[in-house]
Amino acid sequence: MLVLGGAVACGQEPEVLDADGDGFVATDDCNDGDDKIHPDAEEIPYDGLNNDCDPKTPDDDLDRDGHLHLDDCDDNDPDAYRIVPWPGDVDTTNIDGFCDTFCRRDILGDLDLIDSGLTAVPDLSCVWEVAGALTLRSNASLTDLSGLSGLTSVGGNVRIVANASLTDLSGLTGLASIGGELELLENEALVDLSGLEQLSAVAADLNISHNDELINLSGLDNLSSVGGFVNIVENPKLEDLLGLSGLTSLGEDLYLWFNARLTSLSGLSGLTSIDGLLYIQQNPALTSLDGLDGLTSIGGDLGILENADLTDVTALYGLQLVGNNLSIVGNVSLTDAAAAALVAEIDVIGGIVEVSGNE
Ligand SMILES: [Ca+2]
Ligand SMILES: [Ca+2]
Ligand SMILES: [Ca+2]
Ligand SMILES: [Ca+2]
Repeated sequence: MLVLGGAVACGQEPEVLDADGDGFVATDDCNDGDDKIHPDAEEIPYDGLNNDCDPKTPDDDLDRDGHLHLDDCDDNDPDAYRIVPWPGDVDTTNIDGFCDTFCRRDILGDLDLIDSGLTAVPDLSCVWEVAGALTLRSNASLTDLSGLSGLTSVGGNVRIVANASLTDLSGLTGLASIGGELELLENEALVDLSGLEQLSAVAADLNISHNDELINLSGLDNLSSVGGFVNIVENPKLEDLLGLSGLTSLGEDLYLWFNARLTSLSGLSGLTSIDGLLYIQQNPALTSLDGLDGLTSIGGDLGILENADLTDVTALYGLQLVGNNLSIVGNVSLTDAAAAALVAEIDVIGGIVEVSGNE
């Protein structure tokens, strides 16, 4: 109702004014000197004004945790208002409630969950970076890593060892870089590596060994560089290496050893050079080396040893350099002639050649 002002006659009720002309008389308008402020206006956060004249829609501290937005990293979350790193280590003694009141709380030391009875990693969603090492070891009931879903980088080693119930790594979905080595050892129930899809670089070694149920390496598809060695040893159900298809650069050695069901190396097709040595040993289901077709140089030894069903090594015909010794020994299905043919294809061999004990 618009009530225009006028002179108030003696004995009459005074007319109620709408001085700013916004349609609300002074008694209904919390600010009758500003036509942008009235009960039909929309509340604009953080402009210092009570735009809609409604105390229930505050201008600041929207989550009402007592912290104004300039002092609140998330003014829509009443349980979080600050960003401060934790200077020490975190383990089972101080992990509970670690993220309470924090938007972000990086760990400047190590994060260790060792010999715990936990089934799930407690909420660590405020942890984006662990500057030290991350160790998850001997947690027999651990199945759920989603408490680590905020984690993007670990400065040191990541060791996930002997967690008997862990089937995948799906809580580590944000992890993009590891400054040390990645060890996945003796996790009896681990089926694949899904969860590591963001991981692009491991600065030191990658060791995936003694995981009884591991079928493939899917999850590592985005991994392009490993600074140290790659060790894939004694994973009895591992069938292929397709998860390593993005791997182009390898700083040291590649060991493929005692993987009973490994039938294909086609996951290594991106690899053109190995700075260290290459050992392909005692993988009884491997029939060919297809997948290594792009490999042109090996800095150290090349050992193709005791792979019982191996008949075809022609995938390595593109190899120009073996920096040290070359051994093709004890592959009982491979003819010495086929082995010799490979040796003849390699331009430079820096060490001793041994071809023996094949078919
Ligand atoms: Ca007004
Ligand atoms: Ca406002
Ligand atoms: Ca607040
Ligand atoms: Ca808040």
